[in-house]
Amino acid sequence: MVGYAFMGAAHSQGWRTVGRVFDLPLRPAMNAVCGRNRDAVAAAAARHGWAAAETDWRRLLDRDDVQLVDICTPGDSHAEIAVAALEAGKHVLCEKPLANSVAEAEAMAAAAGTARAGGRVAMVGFNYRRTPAVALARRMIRDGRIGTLRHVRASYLQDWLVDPEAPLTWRLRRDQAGSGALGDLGAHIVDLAQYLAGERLTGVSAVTGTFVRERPLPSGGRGTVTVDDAALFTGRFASGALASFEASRVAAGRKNALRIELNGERGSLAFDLERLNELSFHDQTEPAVAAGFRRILVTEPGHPYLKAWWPPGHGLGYEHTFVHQARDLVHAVAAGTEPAPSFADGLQVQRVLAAVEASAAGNCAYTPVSPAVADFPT
Ligand code: SOE
Repeated sequence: MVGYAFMGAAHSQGWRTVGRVFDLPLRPAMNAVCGRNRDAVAAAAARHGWAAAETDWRRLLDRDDVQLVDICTPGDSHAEIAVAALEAGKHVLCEKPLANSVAEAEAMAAAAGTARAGGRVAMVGFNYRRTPAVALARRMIRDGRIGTLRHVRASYLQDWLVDPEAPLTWRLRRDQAGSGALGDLGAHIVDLAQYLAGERLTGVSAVTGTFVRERPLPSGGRGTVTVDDAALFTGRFASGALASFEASRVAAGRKNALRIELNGERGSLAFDLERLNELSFHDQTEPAVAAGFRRILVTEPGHPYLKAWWPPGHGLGYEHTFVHQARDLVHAVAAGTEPAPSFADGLQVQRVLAAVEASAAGNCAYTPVSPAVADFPT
């Protein structure tokens, strides 16, 4: 694994746990973690359960006991590490958003395509797909339970930038993060919307805003914020269904509020990360006098991922999405099949993000996601 901060800790939790909960065709071994600061990476290795610590990620590529590289670094290093790892014959898991630009994401998707021929796989870490309730929603939509899709409404809100004195970390720098709330949070809801809908966005209209332009630098003094604090956009799916998205890191009181609702001609499904063991379902075909949203408690052994966990009603949390992500990737590695979301999927999300930025720059002008790719891999 490269990087060991918040996402590195979350991924480590996934790797540590996955083989103890799920029956796997391969057993992951946490052989080495990498970071630039020797003492800090050694401490992270001890805390998170990695056998060795390296200070140069290239060393991981030379090691025979490293067959998969998990990239948990800021976006500006994703492309370089992922392409080199794939070329060195490693499987790759890369945190979202896939890259900081469409060009980088294209290079990564091309490298993943070449590596596939040699049996190597590459996956993007859109972990929320692995929430059992979200996976159940996908299954129900595929089974036709909400019928033809009309609307998707998605928001992902946090508030850690409400404070104007919150420091100007890498996540607020365009050169390191690519974009702000858009890439950090908007990427998740774009991926979820497309995953659940089973189709791609073809165009968007967007506004973005930065409310606090200068912030204290961690090293002292003040610096300029070069990314968005919030991004709002509408979109159109290939089928004609309409979508709205809101991503913000300045929504006071909202800590990690991810919500998504889909409305179809036969019913609706709604998910709220703050109640992640539940899925709301309305069946429009029921007699109106008794119809209405009902709460499905997604803790049954028949629900996605849950057979391996606790008895019904005991519930899972945020960290379990990373265990499920590791599980699905290990299965793809063993079977030599393309994991989902693939780097091609990550590239397509990157194209949506680029269209959002272009639309916002053009004062909300409707901007096609280019090139048009209507097919969604199932
Ligand atoms: C920070 O806003 C962040 O850590 C995102 O980068 C993650 O992807 C999200 O899961 C939680 O919030």
